[in-house]
Amino acid sequence: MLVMATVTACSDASSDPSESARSVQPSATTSNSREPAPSSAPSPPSSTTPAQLTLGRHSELATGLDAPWGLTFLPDGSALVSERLTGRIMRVPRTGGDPELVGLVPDVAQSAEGGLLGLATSPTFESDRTVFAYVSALPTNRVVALEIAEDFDAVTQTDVLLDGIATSDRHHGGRLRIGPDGHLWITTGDAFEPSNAADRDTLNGKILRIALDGSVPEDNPSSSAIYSVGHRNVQGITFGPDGTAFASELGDSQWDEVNVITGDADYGWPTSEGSEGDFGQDPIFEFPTEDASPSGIAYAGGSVWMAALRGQRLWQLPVAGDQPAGSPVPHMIERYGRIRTVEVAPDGSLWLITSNTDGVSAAFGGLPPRSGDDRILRVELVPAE
Ligand SMILES: [Ca+2]
Repeated sequence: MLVMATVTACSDASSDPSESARSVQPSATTSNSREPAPSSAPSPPSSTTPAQLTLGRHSELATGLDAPWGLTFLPDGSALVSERLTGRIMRVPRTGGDPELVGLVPDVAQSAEGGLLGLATSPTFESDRTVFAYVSALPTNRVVALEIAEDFDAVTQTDVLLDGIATSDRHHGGRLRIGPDGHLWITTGDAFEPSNAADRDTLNGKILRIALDGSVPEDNPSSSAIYSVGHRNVQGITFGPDGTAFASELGDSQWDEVNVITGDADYGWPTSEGSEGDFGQDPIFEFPTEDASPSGIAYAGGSVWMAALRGQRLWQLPVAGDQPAGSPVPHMIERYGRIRTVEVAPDGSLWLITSNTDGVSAAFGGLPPRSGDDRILRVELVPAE
């Protein structure tokens, strides 16, 4: 049984955008009082007290990116960033600076929310020079392997690991992460056809898990790449220190979700949204869509950090093992506009991608870009006072 922490925050659009690292609690917070069921899972390391970190200094690493979306670190500490609409992969130096063009991913199809999306670096990059990418394309979306040239001046597609993910104008999912199991986890969307999410014969509205050669792991819950079902549009996935998989999901009009992902579970869409409705696995956190509309997530220091588009903030979600360990804390509300992606750098800081050049007509509260958009920010994590 999962404990549910429900946040019903009022819109705080009037809050002062110049104030950083706000730790105001949502105006109304309720927690389910049920005791968590006894679990045979090991407790998380006691050396990390949940929510003991907060945001420290912010600095700007790069500017002028065009609708950036995915970010993955390389062994040298630099990062590759995908540009959704141009299909370009850019490289940002470890200490920041002008993004440099690495190359173009072939056959990227633009749409309202599609294009070149998530990136994930091969664990053996130094020998295979491989980065995986989620590409919305025709006739279907796909996950590909890309070889990055030694001089970072070319991108070559070397393999298609998975295709057959139905495409559409919206709801592509698109995040990739290599799990502690060594497999590639892929988030998809319902392709704007809600019934896809409940249909176990489609790859849409799912969380998928494949081996790095594209094969289906023997311990997947089905004989396909499908790991969990009943998702509307999942754009974030991360893993806690005990291997717990967390995923962020864009709700329809009421509730965004953060779920703990277990094999073969159904997360309820389209029958239920958030914890409403009695079908499907409940989320561990939920948010009014105007406060979140989440994209990427990353775990660090006892919290899942969640990038919010329409909510224009970074959410801190305290967790312990697979349970919530406190109420969500919003940071940097409206300070940088929409936030697309958060990743943990090798030095333990967070790197954020803003998403203000995504088009003012973009879903989830598109904004006119400000000077320098879109940018990559570095945010230190420091002990809370
Ligand atoms: Ca759900």
